[in-house]
Amino acid sequence: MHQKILKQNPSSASGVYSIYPFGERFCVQIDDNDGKHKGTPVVLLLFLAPLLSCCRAEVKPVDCSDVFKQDPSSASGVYSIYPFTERFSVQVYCDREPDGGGWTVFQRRMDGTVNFYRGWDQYVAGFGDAGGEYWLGLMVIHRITAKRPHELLVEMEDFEGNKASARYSSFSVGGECDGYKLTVSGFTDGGAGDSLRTHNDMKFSTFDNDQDTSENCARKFLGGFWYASCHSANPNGVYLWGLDDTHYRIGARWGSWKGSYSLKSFSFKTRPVQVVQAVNESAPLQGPTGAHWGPSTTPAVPAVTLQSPTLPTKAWTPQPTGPPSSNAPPSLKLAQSFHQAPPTPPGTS
Ligand SMILES: [Ca+2]
Repeated sequence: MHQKILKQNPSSASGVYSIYPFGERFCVQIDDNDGKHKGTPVVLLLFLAPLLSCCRAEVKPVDCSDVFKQDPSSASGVYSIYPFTERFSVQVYCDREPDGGGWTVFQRRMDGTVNFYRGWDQYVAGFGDAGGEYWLGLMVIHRITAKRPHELLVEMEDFEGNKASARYSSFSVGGECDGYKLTVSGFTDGGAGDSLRTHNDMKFSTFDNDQDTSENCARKFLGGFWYASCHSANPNGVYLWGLDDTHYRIGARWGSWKGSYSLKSFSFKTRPVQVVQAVNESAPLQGPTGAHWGPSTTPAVPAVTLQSPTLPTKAWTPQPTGPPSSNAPPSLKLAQSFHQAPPTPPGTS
């Protein structure tokens, strides 16, 4: 090192100089005579502290399987996950049920308080409230399922308290360039039947981005989904509070279970396929056993406060039920980029 010092100033005398082995922001003092460190190591440590602490920082959860892996005693509830970067959090409902949890819920309907008839940007970014009804967003669903193999569980309930489910051993959503295409297979019947089969390999469609194989299915059936020509399931359709055939199949339905009946609750949840064994081995369940979901059986837990302080807190306003109104654009929530004003739905007549 003393050669470099001498090179910049050949007349340099022996003594203490500052050098910058880590870059110009950090300096180490040495004695040019013997090369030994001098000066104040404390000062050096203060300068290096940000670097050292960053390497020991807690790894933030990318999805709900990470949440439960990091804290096996976590209850079902709303958590912050970081699917893109540790500086950008997304609120999501993490479910322990069934099979020990690790489920990232990306679609949930339960009371008709959120309007699901929305445009492309909203379905990409997400909308609603993770503590109630919401759509996590195609961007996040793609990000999570692209990292490793995932399974899908769709749970539903009618207004008489009957429950059913459909499970798929393989599930992923493509990226934006693929139109957020759905790839799903490996069906196992939980009583609901397979209403996703006809939607496999379909791109996502909204009224303002028609990517289906027929007419504008989103506009006709008042939802946003992986429509084909057009649907066997319309879980993001209109919340109709049961059977209502006034308008053909616009309700939140799962055809192979209840036909045109508009269901009370839907829950689409996904997790890495390998989480099954990992969770069962590492986290013996403390809570009630048996498959259940929804507000009546899930214990209320406070949200985990991992959210970045630079992000605004979510604000959610209950939505009126019924068909969308161009005079009352839905308001929202999830994260910074989600605060854009929703597009005005076109007329639905
Ligand atoms: Ca079309």
